[in-house]
Amino acid sequence: MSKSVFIIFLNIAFGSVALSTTTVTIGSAGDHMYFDKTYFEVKAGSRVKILFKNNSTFAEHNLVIVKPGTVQQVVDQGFAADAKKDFIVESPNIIAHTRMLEHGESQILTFKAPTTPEDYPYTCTYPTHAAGMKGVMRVLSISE
Ligand SMILES: [Cu+2]
Repeated sequence: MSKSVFIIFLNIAFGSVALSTTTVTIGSAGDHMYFDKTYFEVKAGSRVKILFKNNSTFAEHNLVIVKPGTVQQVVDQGFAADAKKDFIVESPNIIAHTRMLEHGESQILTFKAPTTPEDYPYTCTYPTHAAGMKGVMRVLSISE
């Protein structure tokens, strides 16, 4: 089976839901230490594309989406890793993350949503920012 025929087969077999992409735009709220979007929804297992922009005029920010209940652990590990590691330590608790962006920078983050419907928190791991920079990515079951 040629590749294009196979892709057509997949489209017919699984419909557009499995191949859909949710695109979300998130930024830091100007110079404030919070996100300008604190909630969004995606379908379980779907493709997610986040356009993240650091709108600050002075601060560095990243966007880190983690498993439920692990924000503090991920933030603490990042703090211990220090600036030379961009305040982040790769871990199975991290679903997806941008790099640490300078003010004015942006990054497109693409990943596959978790397959377990739950609320996945996101934060910024720059020291002290997690206190205000928080949001929730709700993963909905495919039938919702
Ligand atoms: Cu930050």
